[in-house]
Amino acid sequence: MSATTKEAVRENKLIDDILELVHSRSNILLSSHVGPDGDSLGSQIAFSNYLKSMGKNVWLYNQGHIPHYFHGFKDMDSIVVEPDKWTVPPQGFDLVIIFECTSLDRIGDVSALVKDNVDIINIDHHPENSEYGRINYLDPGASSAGEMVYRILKRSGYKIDPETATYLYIAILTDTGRFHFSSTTPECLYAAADLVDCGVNVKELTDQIYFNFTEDQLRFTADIVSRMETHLHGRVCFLTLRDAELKARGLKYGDMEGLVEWTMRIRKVQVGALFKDTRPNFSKISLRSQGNIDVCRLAHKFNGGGHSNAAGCHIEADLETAKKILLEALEELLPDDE
Ligand SMILES: [Mn+2]
Repeated sequence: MSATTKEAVRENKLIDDILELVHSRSNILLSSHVGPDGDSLGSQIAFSNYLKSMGKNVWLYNQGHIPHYFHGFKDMDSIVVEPDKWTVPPQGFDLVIIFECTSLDRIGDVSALVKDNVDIINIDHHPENSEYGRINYLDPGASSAGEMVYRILKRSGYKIDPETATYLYIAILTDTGRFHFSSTTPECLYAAADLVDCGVNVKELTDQIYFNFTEDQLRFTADIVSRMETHLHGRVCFLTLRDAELKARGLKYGDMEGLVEWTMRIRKVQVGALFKDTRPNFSKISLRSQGNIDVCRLAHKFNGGGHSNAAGCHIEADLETAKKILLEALEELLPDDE
């Protein structure tokens, strides 16, 4: 067998193990990383539709805000982000499925509901996963967890309805930056094409996600972009999202998803960072980079992780101090120019 065939056999075996385990369970908790995004939520809802079709009881608990473009989807009611509503059935959960988390603590406060002896299925496409599940379905080559869920659902024989296809498409679309990142492989595009065939309305959905700002959102984005800072001869671009300004406009962090992409709009920029003071003396940082500049490794230095060209981390300091600290690290990371 060729290496590729062996890999496919190994993957099919993993998927079969997942299908067998979910078949044998009834009360299933689904979760993903704190601050869930299009991929983590799209994957969860699509998977839960499959589970519900088999009569399973399903709970979807996540910590953080839901991105604006999900509002209006009827299934969003099933995603519970309020910790006081995280109820556990009397018999407990007999399976936990976690999407997009390199380690169990990434699900944040939801982890308090995960008993030590419960079986976990770990589905992730980030590098360096700690393999905390009974089954660990890991593929750093996948564009998104959504693409991996797509493979599972295809192999299960589940007929992907237009709604489920839409959630999977959201997962792939948002995690590839609208089919822009280098993770946009032929396999990812084949999956997307099949999902469109299953009934995704591409224009309507893309409008809903990317061309759906309120006037306030666009003006606030423009303010933030106009105050961008560039460093290291224009190779680094910083944007700052201040909590007080966000609150003053009645907006939430989820309303500003995608803001970090503005850091990479200048041709010369190699690393972009968005700083957010999500609480006093605590700066959350979203990172982007070009080519072989690995911001995932950079994020590891600051309690974070992600992908080589898209990562996140935090520094326990106010925004200005956090910028200084990150800039020092970037001076080391970026090769001298000229
Ligand atoms: Mn993802």
